[in-house]
Amino acid sequence: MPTKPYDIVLRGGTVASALAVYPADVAIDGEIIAAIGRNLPTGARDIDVRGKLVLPGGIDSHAHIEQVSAAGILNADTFESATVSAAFGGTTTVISFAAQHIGLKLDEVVEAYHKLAAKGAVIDYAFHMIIADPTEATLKDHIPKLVKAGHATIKVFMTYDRIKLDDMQLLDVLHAARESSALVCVHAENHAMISWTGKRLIANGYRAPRYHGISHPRACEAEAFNRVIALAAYIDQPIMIFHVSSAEGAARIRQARGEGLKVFAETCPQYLFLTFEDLDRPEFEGAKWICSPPLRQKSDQEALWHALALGDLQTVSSDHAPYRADRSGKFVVSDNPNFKEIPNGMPGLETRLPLLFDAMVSQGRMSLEKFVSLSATEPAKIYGLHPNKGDIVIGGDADIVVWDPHRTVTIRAAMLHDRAGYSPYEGRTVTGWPVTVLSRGRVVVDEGALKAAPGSGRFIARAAGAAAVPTGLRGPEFDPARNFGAHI
Ligand code: DUC
Ligand code: ZN
Ligand code: ZN
Repeated sequence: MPTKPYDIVLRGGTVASALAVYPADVAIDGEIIAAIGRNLPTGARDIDVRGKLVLPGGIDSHAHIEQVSAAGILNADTFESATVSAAFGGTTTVISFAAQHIGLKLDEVVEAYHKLAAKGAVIDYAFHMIIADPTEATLKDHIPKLVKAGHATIKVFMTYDRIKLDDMQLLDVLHAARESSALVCVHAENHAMISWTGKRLIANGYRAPRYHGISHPRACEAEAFNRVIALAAYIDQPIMIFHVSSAEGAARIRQARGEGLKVFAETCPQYLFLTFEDLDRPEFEGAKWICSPPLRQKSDQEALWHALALGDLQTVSSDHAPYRADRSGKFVVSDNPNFKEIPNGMPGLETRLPLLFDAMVSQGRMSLEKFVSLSATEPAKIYGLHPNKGDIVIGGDADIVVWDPHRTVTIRAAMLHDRAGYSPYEGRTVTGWPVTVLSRGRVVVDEGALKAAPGSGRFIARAAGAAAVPTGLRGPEFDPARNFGAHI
Protein backbone atom coordinates (compact mmCIF):
# COMPACT_ATOMS: atom_id res chain seq x y z
CA MET A 1 0.00 0.00 0.00
CA PRO A 2 1.91 3.12 -1.16
CA THR A 3 2.00 5.96 1.35
CA LYS A 4 2.09 9.62 0.40
CA PRO A 5 5.69 10.71 -0.22
CA TYR A 6 7.29 13.36 1.96
CA ASP A 7 6.85 16.85 0.49
CA ILE A 8 10.58 17.54 0.52
CA VAL A 9 13.63 15.41 1.25
CA LEU A 10 16.99 17.12 1.78
CA ARG A 11 19.20 14.27 0.68
CA GLY A 12 22.77 13.38 1.47
CA GLY A 13 23.79 16.32 3.65
CA THR A 14 25.44 16.61 7.04
CA VAL A 15 23.03 17.60 9.79
CA ALA A 16 24.38 19.78 12.60
CA SER A 17 22.66 20.54 15.87
CA ALA A 18 24.01 22.02 19.07
CA LEU A 19 24.78 18.47 20.20
CA ALA A 20 26.00 16.52 17.19
CA VAL A 21 27.11 16.55 13.56
CA TYR A 22 26.10 13.48 11.51
CA PRO A 23 25.20 12.41 7.97
CA ALA A 24 21.43 12.15 7.42
CA ASP A 25 18.57 12.93 5.08
CA VAL A 26 15.87 15.26 6.43
CA ALA A 27 12.26 14.87 5.32
CA ILE A 28 9.63 17.58 5.53
CA ASP A 29 5.87 17.21 5.54
CA GLY A 30 4.00 20.48 5.27
CA GLU A 31 5.60 22.85 7.78
CA ILE A 32 7.20 20.19 9.95
CA ILE A 33 10.30 17.99 10.01
CA ALA A 34 8.85 14.51 9.56
CA ALA A 35 11.90 12.25 9.53
CA ILE A 36 15.65 12.28 9.96
CA GLY A 37 17.56 9.22 8.82
CA ARG A 38 19.68 7.40 6.24
CA ASN A 39 18.26 6.53 2.82
CA LEU A 40 14.81 8.04 3.35
CA PRO A 41 12.32 7.31 0.53
CA THR A 42 12.17 9.71 -2.39
CA GLY A 43 10.16 12.84 -1.66
CA ALA A 44 7.73 14.72 -3.92
CA ARG A 45 10.71 17.07 -4.18
CA ASP A 46 14.19 15.72 -3.56
CA ILE A 47 16.89 18.31 -2.99
CA ASP A 48 20.48 17.15 -3.38
CA VAL A 49 22.46 18.61 -0.49
CA ARG A 50 25.57 16.43 -0.75
CA GLY A 51 28.61 18.33 0.45
CA LYS A 52 26.38 20.79 2.34
CA LEU A 53 25.48 21.30 5.97
CA VAL A 54 21.86 21.10 7.06
CA LEU A 55 21.48 23.52 9.97
CA PRO A 56 18.60 24.90 12.03
CA GLY A 57 17.59 28.30 10.66
CA GLY A 58 19.29 31.11 12.53
CA ILE A 59 17.42 32.95 15.27
CA ASP A 60 18.28 36.62 15.54
CA SER A 61 16.92 37.60 18.91
CA HIS A 62 17.79 41.31 18.78
CA ALA A 63 16.98 43.35 15.68
CA HIS A 64 15.42 46.81 15.37
CA ILE A 65 12.93 46.74 12.53
CA GLU A 66 10.66 49.55 11.35
CA GLN A 67 11.16 50.99 14.82
CA VAL A 68 10.98 54.57 16.01
CA SER A 69 14.25 55.26 17.85
CA ALA A 70 14.81 57.07 21.16
CA ALA A 71 15.48 60.23 19.14
CA GLY A 72 12.22 59.78 17.22
CA ILE A 73 13.55 58.64 13.84
CA LEU A 74 12.55 55.56 11.91
CA ASN A 75 15.28 53.12 10.94
CA ALA A 76 15.89 52.31 7.31
CA ASP A 77 14.30 48.87 7.01
CA THR A 78 10.72 47.75 6.76
CA PHE A 79 9.67 44.31 7.97
CA GLU A 80 9.85 43.24 4.36
CA SER A 81 13.38 44.46 3.63
CA ALA A 82 14.72 43.38 7.03
CA THR A 83 13.30 39.88 6.94
CA VAL A 84 14.33 39.37 3.31
CA SER A 85 17.83 40.40 4.35
CA ALA A 86 17.71 38.06 7.36
CA ALA A 87 16.57 35.15 5.19
CA PHE A 88 19.37 35.69 2.65
CA GLY A 89 21.75 35.46 5.60
CA GLY A 90 20.31 32.16 6.84
CA THR A 91 18.06 33.50 9.61
CA THR A 92 14.52 32.15 9.81
CA THR A 93 13.21 33.83 12.97
CA VAL A 94 13.72 37.39 14.19
CA ILE A 95 12.74 38.90 17.49
CA SER A 96 12.38 42.63 16.95
CA PHE A 97 10.81 45.27 19.15
CA ALA A 98 7.45 46.82 19.90
CA ALA A 99 8.75 50.13 21.19
CA GLN A 100 6.69 52.08 23.68
CA HIS A 101 7.55 55.77 24.05
CA ILE A 102 6.37 57.99 26.87
CA GLY A 103 2.63 58.60 26.73
CA LEU A 104 1.91 55.60 24.50
CA LYS A 105 -0.30 52.71 25.55
CA LEU A 106 1.66 49.48 25.39
CA ASP A 107 -1.20 47.40 23.99
CA GLU A 108 -1.69 49.87 21.12
CA VAL A 109 2.05 49.91 20.45
CA VAL A 110 2.17 46.11 20.20
CA GLU A 111 -0.86 46.12 17.91
CA ALA A 112 0.80 48.66 15.59
CA TYR A 113 3.98 46.56 15.25
CA HIS A 114 1.84 43.45 14.66
CA LYS A 115 0.24 45.18 11.68
CA LEU A 116 3.57 46.23 10.18
CA ALA A 117 5.09 42.78 10.57
CA ALA A 118 2.04 40.90 9.32
CA LYS A 119 2.17 42.95 6.12
CA GLY A 120 5.86 42.61 5.36
CA ALA A 121 7.61 39.70 7.05
CA VAL A 122 8.82 36.77 4.91
CA ILE A 123 10.07 34.77 7.92
CA ASP A 124 8.63 34.18 11.39
CA TYR A 125 8.90 36.83 14.05
CA ALA A 126 8.17 37.79 17.63
CA PHE A 127 8.52 40.99 19.66
CA HIS A 128 10.29 42.12 22.78
CA MET A 129 8.14 44.84 24.37
CA ILE A 130 10.16 47.97 25.13
CA ILE A 131 8.83 49.62 28.28
CA ALA A 132 9.67 53.33 28.40
CA ASP A 133 6.63 54.45 30.40
CA PRO A 134 5.98 52.06 33.28
CA THR A 135 2.67 53.57 34.36
CA GLU A 136 0.14 51.76 36.51
CA ALA A 137 -1.73 50.72 33.35
CA THR A 138 1.47 49.43 31.71
CA LEU A 139 2.53 47.45 34.76
CA LYS A 140 -0.74 46.11 36.08
CA ASP A 141 -2.89 45.81 32.99
CA HIS A 142 -0.92 45.70 29.75
CA ILE A 143 2.11 43.63 30.75
CA PRO A 144 0.08 40.73 32.22
CA LYS A 145 -2.30 40.75 29.27
CA LEU A 146 0.42 40.94 26.63
CA VAL A 147 2.66 38.32 28.22
CA LYS A 148 -0.34 35.97 28.18
CA ALA A 149 -0.81 36.81 24.49
CA GLY A 150 2.68 35.46 23.74
CA HIS A 151 5.03 38.41 24.31
CA ALA A 152 7.15 36.79 26.98
CA THR A 153 10.03 39.27 26.90
CA ILE A 154 10.40 42.88 27.97
CA LYS A 155 13.24 45.25 27.14
CA VAL A 156 14.32 48.23 29.23
CA PHE A 157 16.97 50.90 28.72
CA MET A 158 19.21 52.40 31.40
CA THR A 159 20.38 55.12 29.02
CA TYR A 160 19.02 57.29 26.15
CA ASP A 161 17.31 60.49 27.30
CA ARG A 162 13.76 59.74 26.22
CA ILE A 163 13.43 56.07 27.08
CA LYS A 164 15.71 55.36 30.05
CA LEU A 165 14.26 54.06 33.29
CA ASP A 166 15.55 55.05 36.71
CA ASP A 167 16.20 52.45 39.39
CA MET A 168 12.70 52.74 40.89
CA GLN A 169 11.17 52.16 37.47
CA LEU A 170 13.53 49.25 36.81
CA LEU A 171 12.38 47.65 40.06
CA ASP A 172 8.77 48.17 39.02
CA VAL A 173 9.32 46.47 35.66
CA LEU A 174 11.37 43.63 37.15
CA HIS A 175 8.61 43.03 39.67
CA ALA A 176 5.86 43.15 37.05
CA ALA A 177 7.83 40.70 34.88
CA ARG A 178 8.21 38.30 37.80
CA GLU A 179 4.46 38.41 38.47
CA SER A 180 3.72 37.62 34.81
CA SER A 181 6.59 35.17 34.14
CA ALA A 182 8.45 37.20 31.54
CA LEU A 183 12.17 37.61 30.89
CA VAL A 184 13.62 41.14 31.11
CA CYS A 185 16.28 42.20 28.59
CA VAL A 186 18.41 45.21 29.44
CA HIS A 187 20.43 47.83 27.60
CA ALA A 188 22.78 48.51 30.50
CA GLU A 189 25.04 51.56 30.40
CA ASN A 190 25.45 54.31 33.01
CA HIS A 191 23.55 57.26 31.57
CA ALA A 192 25.17 60.00 33.65
CA MET A 193 28.70 58.98 32.70
CA ILE A 194 27.75 59.02 29.02
CA SER A 195 25.94 62.37 29.17
CA TRP A 196 28.59 64.06 31.30
CA THR A 197 31.49 62.89 29.16
CA GLY A 198 29.70 63.68 25.90
CA LYS A 199 28.82 67.19 27.01
CA ARG A 200 32.39 67.96 28.01
CA LEU A 201 33.86 66.50 24.81
CA ILE A 202 31.57 68.62 22.64
CA ALA A 203 32.09 71.76 24.75
CA ASN A 204 35.83 71.28 24.24
CA GLY A 205 35.46 70.98 20.48
CA TYR A 206 35.69 67.20 20.05
CA ARG A 207 32.75 66.61 17.72
CA ALA A 208 33.93 63.92 15.29
CA PRO A 209 32.43 60.40 15.19
CA ARG A 210 35.59 58.96 16.77
CA TYR A 211 34.70 60.62 20.10
CA HIS A 212 31.49 58.62 20.34
CA GLY A 213 33.46 55.70 21.75
CA ILE A 214 35.23 57.91 24.29
CA SER A 215 31.86 59.27 25.44
CA HIS A 216 30.77 55.79 26.53
CA PRO A 217 33.50 55.08 29.10
CA ARG A 218 34.32 51.43 29.61
CA ALA A 219 33.29 51.70 33.24
CA CYS A 220 29.75 52.70 32.33
CA GLU A 221 29.02 49.18 31.13
CA ALA A 222 30.31 47.33 34.19
CA GLU A 223 28.65 49.84 36.53
CA ALA A 224 25.25 49.43 34.90
CA PHE A 225 25.60 45.63 34.74
CA ASN A 226 26.43 45.62 38.40
CA ARG A 227 23.42 47.77 39.27
CA VAL A 228 20.85 45.92 37.21
CA ILE A 229 22.19 42.57 38.42
CA ALA A 230 21.75 43.76 42.02
CA LEU A 231 18.22 45.03 41.35
CA ALA A 232 17.25 41.81 39.57
CA ALA A 233 18.76 39.64 42.31
CA TYR A 234 16.81 41.57 44.95
CA ILE A 235 13.52 40.96 43.09
CA ASP A 236 14.69 37.48 41.96
CA GLN A 237 13.86 38.19 38.34
CA PRO A 238 15.96 36.58 35.58
CA ILE A 239 17.51 39.04 33.13
CA MET A 240 19.25 39.02 29.76
CA ILE A 241 21.97 41.63 29.33
CA PHE A 242 22.10 42.74 25.73
CA HIS A 243 25.16 43.51 23.60
CA VAL A 244 28.05 42.97 26.00
CA SER A 245 31.01 44.89 24.56
CA SER A 246 33.80 44.90 27.14
CA ALA A 247 36.02 42.52 29.07
CA GLU A 248 34.87 44.10 32.34
CA GLY A 249 31.23 43.62 31.38
CA ALA A 250 31.80 39.96 30.56
CA ALA A 251 33.65 39.48 33.85
CA ARG A 252 30.73 40.94 35.81
CA ILE A 253 28.36 38.49 34.14
CA ARG A 254 30.66 35.57 34.88
CA GLN A 255 30.73 36.57 38.54
CA ALA A 256 26.93 36.86 38.74
CA ARG A 257 26.43 33.48 37.10
CA GLY A 258 29.02 32.01 39.45
CA GLU A 259 26.90 33.26 42.33
CA GLY A 260 23.95 31.30 40.92
CA LEU A 261 22.04 34.31 39.63
CA LYS A 262 19.93 33.92 36.51
CA VAL A 263 21.77 36.39 34.33
CA PHE A 264 21.94 35.62 30.61
CA ALA A 265 23.93 37.67 28.12
CA GLU A 266 24.53 38.22 24.43
CA THR A 267 27.16 39.85 22.32
CA CYS A 268 27.03 40.87 18.65
CA PRO A 269 29.32 40.50 15.62
CA GLN A 270 30.33 44.17 15.78
CA TYR A 271 31.96 43.58 19.17
CA LEU A 272 33.71 40.43 17.92
CA PHE A 273 34.93 41.71 14.55
CA LEU A 274 35.28 45.52 14.73
CA THR A 275 37.18 47.90 17.03
CA PHE A 276 37.09 51.59 18.06
CA GLU A 277 39.60 52.25 15.26
CA ASP A 278 36.77 51.71 12.78
CA LEU A 279 35.26 54.95 14.09
CA ASP A 280 38.46 56.83 13.28
CA ARG A 281 37.91 57.59 9.60
CA PRO A 282 38.19 60.80 7.60
CA GLU A 283 35.41 63.37 7.69
CA PHE A 284 32.12 61.76 8.78
CA GLU A 285 32.78 58.26 7.46
CA GLY A 286 33.08 56.97 11.03
CA ALA A 287 29.37 57.78 11.56
CA LYS A 288 28.54 54.44 9.94
CA TRP A 289 30.30 52.65 12.81
CA ILE A 290 28.54 54.53 15.61
CA CYS A 291 26.59 52.13 17.79
CA SER A 292 25.96 51.80 21.50
CA PRO A 293 27.65 50.38 23.39
CA PRO A 294 30.53 51.47 21.16
CA LEU A 295 33.16 49.35 19.45
CA ARG A 296 36.00 48.56 21.82
CA GLN A 297 39.54 47.11 21.71
CA LYS A 298 41.08 43.98 20.26
CA SER A 299 41.56 42.70 23.82
CA ASP A 300 37.80 43.01 24.42
CA GLN A 301 37.16 40.84 21.37
CA GLU A 302 39.33 38.12 22.88
CA ALA A 303 37.56 38.45 26.23
CA LEU A 304 34.18 38.09 24.51
CA TRP A 305 35.26 35.00 22.57
CA HIS A 306 36.48 33.55 25.85
CA ALA A 307 33.15 34.36 27.52
CA LEU A 308 31.28 32.69 24.64
CA ALA A 309 33.46 29.59 24.98
CA LEU A 310 32.80 29.42 28.72
CA GLY A 311 29.05 29.89 28.29
CA ASP A 312 28.94 33.20 30.16
CA LEU A 313 27.46 34.68 26.98
CA GLN A 314 24.90 32.40 25.35
CA THR A 315 23.84 34.16 22.17
CA VAL A 316 25.23 36.28 19.33
CA SER A 317 22.55 38.51 17.82
CA SER A 318 22.90 41.25 15.23
CA ASP A 319 21.42 44.30 17.03
CA HIS A 320 20.53 45.27 13.47
CA ALA A 321 19.74 49.01 13.61
CA PRO A 322 20.13 50.36 10.10
CA TYR A 323 20.46 54.07 9.34
CA ARG A 324 21.43 55.30 5.92
CA ALA A 325 24.44 57.64 5.71
CA ASP A 326 22.20 60.48 4.51
CA ARG A 327 19.64 62.97 5.81
CA SER A 328 17.14 60.15 6.50
CA GLY A 329 19.51 58.47 8.93
CA LYS A 330 22.98 59.19 10.25
CA PHE A 331 22.77 62.85 9.13
CA VAL A 332 19.16 63.48 10.12
CA VAL A 333 20.11 66.47 12.29
CA SER A 334 22.56 68.14 9.90
CA ASP A 335 25.29 67.53 7.33
CA ASN A 336 27.80 68.47 9.98
CA PRO A 337 26.58 66.69 13.12
CA ASN A 338 28.45 66.22 16.35
CA PHE A 339 28.72 62.58 17.43
CA LYS A 340 25.79 62.97 19.86
CA GLU A 341 23.52 63.91 16.96
CA ILE A 342 24.24 60.78 14.93
CA PRO A 343 21.75 57.90 15.34
CA ASN A 344 23.27 54.81 16.95
CA GLY A 345 23.32 51.52 15.13
CA MET A 346 24.51 49.55 12.15
CA PRO A 347 23.06 46.89 9.84
CA GLY A 348 23.91 43.24 10.45
CA LEU A 349 20.99 40.83 9.97
CA GLU A 350 22.38 39.31 6.79
CA THR A 351 26.06 39.10 7.72
CA ARG A 352 25.68 37.73 11.27
CA LEU A 353 25.78 34.03 10.42
CA PRO A 354 28.41 34.15 7.63
CA LEU A 355 30.78 36.19 9.84
CA LEU A 356 30.29 33.87 12.79
CA PHE A 357 30.57 30.68 10.74
CA ASP A 358 33.76 31.93 9.12
CA ALA A 359 35.39 32.80 12.45
CA MET A 360 34.13 29.81 14.42
CA VAL A 361 34.06 26.97 11.94
CA SER A 362 36.11 27.89 8.83
CA GLN A 363 38.92 29.41 10.87
CA GLY A 364 38.56 26.79 13.58
CA ARG A 365 37.98 28.95 16.63
CA MET A 366 35.08 26.81 17.89
CA SER A 367 33.02 23.80 16.84
CA LEU A 368 30.15 23.65 14.38
CA GLU A 369 27.92 22.54 17.28
CA LYS A 370 28.81 25.70 19.19
CA PHE A 371 28.03 27.82 16.12
CA VAL A 372 24.55 26.24 15.97
CA SER A 373 24.11 26.72 19.69
CA LEU A 374 24.99 30.43 19.72
CA SER A 375 23.14 31.34 16.56
CA ALA A 376 19.99 29.25 16.88
CA THR A 377 19.49 26.76 19.71
CA GLU A 378 20.34 28.90 22.73
CA PRO A 379 18.30 31.91 21.62
CA ALA A 380 15.40 29.52 20.92
CA LYS A 381 15.67 28.08 24.42
CA ILE A 382 16.14 31.36 26.25
CA TYR A 383 13.30 33.12 24.46
CA GLY A 384 10.71 30.34 24.56
CA LEU A 385 10.90 29.18 20.94
CA HIS A 386 12.48 25.74 21.44
CA PRO A 387 11.98 22.96 20.30
CA ASN A 388 9.79 24.17 17.44
CA LYS A 389 12.59 26.48 16.39
CA GLY A 390 16.36 26.48 16.74
CA ASP A 391 16.88 22.75 16.28
CA ILE A 392 16.57 19.93 13.78
CA VAL A 393 14.10 17.58 15.46
CA ILE A 394 11.20 15.45 14.28
CA GLY A 395 8.03 17.44 14.88
CA GLY A 396 9.85 20.77 14.90
CA ASP A 397 9.23 23.54 12.38
CA ALA A 398 11.09 22.92 9.14
CA ASP A 399 13.19 26.08 9.51
CA ILE A 400 16.36 24.90 7.85
CA VAL A 401 19.42 26.41 6.22
CA VAL A 402 21.37 24.46 3.65
CA TRP A 403 24.84 25.84 4.14
CA ASP A 404 27.80 25.57 1.78
CA PRO A 405 30.83 25.41 4.10
CA HIS A 406 33.27 25.94 1.24
CA ARG A 407 31.76 28.89 -0.58
CA THR A 408 33.96 31.96 -0.30
CA VAL A 409 32.25 35.32 -0.52
CA THR A 410 33.54 38.87 -0.28
CA ILE A 411 30.94 40.97 1.53
CA ARG A 412 29.73 43.98 -0.45
CA ALA A 413 26.86 46.25 0.55
CA ALA A 414 25.60 46.03 -3.03
CA MET A 415 24.80 42.33 -2.68
CA LEU A 416 22.97 42.64 0.65
CA HIS A 417 19.22 43.13 0.94
CA ASP A 418 18.76 45.62 3.76
CA ARG A 419 18.30 49.31 3.10
CA ALA A 420 21.22 50.72 5.05
CA GLY A 421 23.18 51.30 1.85
CA TYR A 422 26.48 50.23 3.42
CA SER A 423 27.99 47.33 5.33
CA PRO A 424 30.39 47.78 8.25
CA TYR A 425 32.10 44.64 6.88
CA GLU A 426 32.56 45.86 3.28
CA GLY A 427 35.39 43.97 1.56
CA ARG A 428 35.73 41.24 4.22
CA THR A 429 36.02 37.74 2.77
CA VAL A 430 34.30 34.84 4.53
CA THR A 431 34.15 31.12 3.88
CA GLY A 432 30.75 29.50 4.35
CA TRP A 433 27.47 30.83 2.98
CA PRO A 434 23.77 29.87 3.10
CA VAL A 435 22.46 28.57 -0.23
CA THR A 436 18.88 27.43 0.47
CA VAL A 437 16.72 28.66 3.31
CA LEU A 438 13.44 27.07 4.35
CA SER A 439 10.91 28.54 6.75
CA ARG A 440 8.22 26.12 7.96
CA GLY A 441 8.84 23.96 4.91
CA ARG A 442 8.62 26.82 2.40
CA VAL A 443 11.69 27.59 0.36
CA VAL A 444 12.27 31.28 1.11
CA VAL A 445 15.66 31.75 -0.54
CA ASP A 446 17.30 29.50 -3.10
CA GLU A 447 20.68 30.16 -4.72
CA GLY A 448 20.41 33.92 -4.43
CA ALA A 449 16.73 34.18 -5.39
CA LEU A 450 13.86 35.19 -3.11
CA LYS A 451 10.95 32.73 -3.27
CA ALA A 452 8.62 34.01 -0.55
CA ALA A 453 6.03 36.76 -0.58
CA PRO A 454 5.80 39.62 1.94
CA GLY A 455 3.39 38.72 4.70
CA SER A 456 4.15 34.99 4.53
CA GLY A 457 6.04 35.09 7.85
CA ARG A 458 4.05 34.33 10.96
CA PHE A 459 3.92 35.78 14.47
CA ILE A 460 5.18 33.22 16.98
CA ALA A 461 3.52 33.55 20.37
CA ARG A 462 5.96 32.63 23.11
CA ALA A 463 5.51 31.66 26.73
CA ALA A 464 8.66 32.31 28.74
CA GLY A 465 10.88 29.27 28.92
CA ALA A 466 12.93 27.93 31.81
CA ALA A 467 15.22 30.94 31.51
CA ALA A 468 12.55 33.22 32.96
CA VAL A 469 11.74 31.07 36.00
CA PRO A 470 12.96 32.78 39.19
CA THR A 471 15.49 30.99 41.39
CA GLY A 472 13.22 31.26 44.44
CA LEU A 473 15.97 33.12 46.31
CA ARG A 474 14.66 36.66 46.78
CA GLY A 475 16.21 39.24 49.02
CA PRO A 476 15.55 38.30 52.69
CA GLU A 477 13.48 41.49 52.97
CA PHE A 478 10.71 39.63 51.10
CA ASP A 479 10.66 36.73 53.56
CA PRO A 480 7.76 37.07 56.06
CA ALA A 481 9.77 34.99 58.54
CA ARG A 482 12.48 37.62 58.50
CA ASN A 483 10.58 40.86 57.81
CA PHE A 484 8.07 40.85 60.70
CA GLY A 485 5.40 39.52 58.35
CA ALA A 486 5.45 42.39 55.87
CA HIS A 487 4.13 41.96 52.33
CA ILE A 488 6.25 43.99 49.90
N1 DUC B 1 22.25 50.80 20.21
C1 DUC B 1 21.09 50.50 20.75
O1 DUC B 1 20.93 50.64 21.95
N2 DUC B 1 20.08 50.08 19.98
C2 DUC B 1 20.17 50.04 18.61
C3 DUC B 1 21.50 50.07 18.08
C4 DUC B 1 22.52 50.66 18.93
O2 DUC B 1 23.58 50.98 18.51
ZN1 ZN C 1 20.55 48.37 23.21
ZN1 ZN D 1 19.53 47.15 20.14
